[in-house]
Amino acid sequence: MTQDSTNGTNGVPKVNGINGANGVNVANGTNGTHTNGTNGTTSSTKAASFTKINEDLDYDVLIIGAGLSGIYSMYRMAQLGLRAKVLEAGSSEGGTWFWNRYPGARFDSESYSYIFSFSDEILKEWDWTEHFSPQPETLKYIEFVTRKLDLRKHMQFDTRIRRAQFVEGSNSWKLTDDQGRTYTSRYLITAIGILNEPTLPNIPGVHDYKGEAWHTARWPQGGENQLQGKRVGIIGTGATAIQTIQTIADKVGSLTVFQRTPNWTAPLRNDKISKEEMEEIRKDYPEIFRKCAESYSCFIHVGDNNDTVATPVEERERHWEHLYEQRGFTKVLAISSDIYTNHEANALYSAFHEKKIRARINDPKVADLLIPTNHGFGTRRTPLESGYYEVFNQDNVKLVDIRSNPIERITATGVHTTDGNDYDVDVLVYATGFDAVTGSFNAIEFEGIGGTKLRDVWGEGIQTFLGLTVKNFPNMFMIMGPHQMFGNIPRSIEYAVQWTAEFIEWAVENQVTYCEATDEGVAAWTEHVHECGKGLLANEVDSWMTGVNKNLAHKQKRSMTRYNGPAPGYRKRCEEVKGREYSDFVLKKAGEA
Ligand code: NA7
Repeated sequence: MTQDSTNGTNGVPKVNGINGANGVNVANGTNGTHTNGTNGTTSSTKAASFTKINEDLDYDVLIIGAGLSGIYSMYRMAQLGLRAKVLEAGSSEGGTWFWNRYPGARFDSESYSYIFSFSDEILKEWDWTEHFSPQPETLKYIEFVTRKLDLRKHMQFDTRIRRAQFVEGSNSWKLTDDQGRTYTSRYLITAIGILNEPTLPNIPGVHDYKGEAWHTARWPQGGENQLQGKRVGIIGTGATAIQTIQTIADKVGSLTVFQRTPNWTAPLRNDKISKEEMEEIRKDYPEIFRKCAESYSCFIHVGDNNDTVATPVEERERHWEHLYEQRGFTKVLAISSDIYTNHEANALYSAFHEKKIRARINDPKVADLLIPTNHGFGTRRTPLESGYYEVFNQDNVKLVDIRSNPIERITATGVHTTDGNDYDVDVLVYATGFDAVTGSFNAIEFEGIGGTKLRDVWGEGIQTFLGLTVKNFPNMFMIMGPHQMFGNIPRSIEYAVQWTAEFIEWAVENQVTYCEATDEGVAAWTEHVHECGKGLLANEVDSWMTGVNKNLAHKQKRSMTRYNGPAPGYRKRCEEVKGREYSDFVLKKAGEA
């Protein structure tokens, strides 16, 4: 696919189809079981009368997005016997795993912990073939789930929602797609993910380049094969770039990596899963999901509260060596919690990883460039790698430090840096990330009570109640909205969907047609989110987690995008709201003013 130099709707350059894509991200949740009372039988009469109340509306519930969030939401709405529909911008389901087809895209959490847990049947029937599933297998899994649950009939693809308005007269939502078609419903579930609006770098000349230009999140079909023997340039060294670089370095003629900020990364240690091993994993599912449910950020890896600095050096290093040899996020998550909060502890652990990295790179000057100096280990989202550092020992790979020598412009043939060098390439890969978290929402014009724009509300800093709702936006529930847990994302999604489905079930039972967060609720929750984030070194660092993206045309305040407290604590607070019969909200029944 060639670079498309037409502008998108808001003047954002459009390369390889980028400009307001939708889709969802990976999902999964808490306990591996269905919650009770949501099987469509208990409430079938109530569902019918609820639907009757909504007869002037197209649907009882609309869901934007057909990734894991949208799939599970749709499943739960169908179980309730409601008229629901999923509207999806992509041509098929999958969300994050539909859009991100770049070479080497894969989970860096264990496959069997990063999926739906709610259906024993699915857990029984689906086999994982690798500890860290590659994107094609994950997409197949998602398609399998959709088929198994017979959900495609409830999904409308190639439908990009551009506007979502709350209609005050009827307490309903009206959605408008990019072809001007409208859809109305009582409740709205946003399942639009947190990493779905790819951003191009704000470098002059992005339109001028005449070769192939691909953003990793809009990778063309068969793109990897087209790289054979080619001169390839890649901008960015985040999680996506690391997976791409290590996968394509052997295939391309030459690879030039333009790096502004190096990231800490450590070995993934992926492996195949044999049939026998899969059977063992299957037996272990209850234990896997129990661990996830109890841990701080829903992973199977659990840290400790040891005092890193006070621990004798040999003991400390022996422990870290052990963790380093393990699979996955063990070396990121099964560490002492003070590494995330104490500069001295963090510096010790960063030094341990620095030694590991240096040992793998032949040229010490290249090693200097690949070792982060402006942030400590684990203070940005830590990607995992498989042979990443060794790539920089290859003759066909060049690392260009664009912090000391910035890119001046993209030219017709490649990249021009301020030191006067031209790097001509056949393919230019933008691994430059996303307008994260709020970007998915800003791509749709959300309009609440009195024409309140969500973009304006959050422009002053994100405010939510439970990360699920926003004041002035009644009847709207966000799956993976800001202020939710961004740890094991599938686990968070499964919980958010469960909570939302239980609310909607309750609303059906009680014929509640209006639910709005209060000022007090939002203020208290937002303060709680900020309180939880205090003292975390990650919140001192620029990253998409702290809402920093200098490529955006609009100004964006640095913001606490995620819930930083423990997941069990998050769920406890949400359950308390449920236990109070949702009285934290303004609630109205049909006909009530
Ligand atoms: P990230 O983690 O946001 O990384 C984007 C990379 O692109 C990062 O290295 C950036 O450097 C670089 N970048 C962005 N804009 C520019 C400009 N203008 N010039 C040069 N370099 C630039 O996105 P990913 O897609 O890798 O990962 C996102 C998440 O997806 C990841 O955390 C996983 O959870 C999955 P910077 O660091 O800003 O200097």
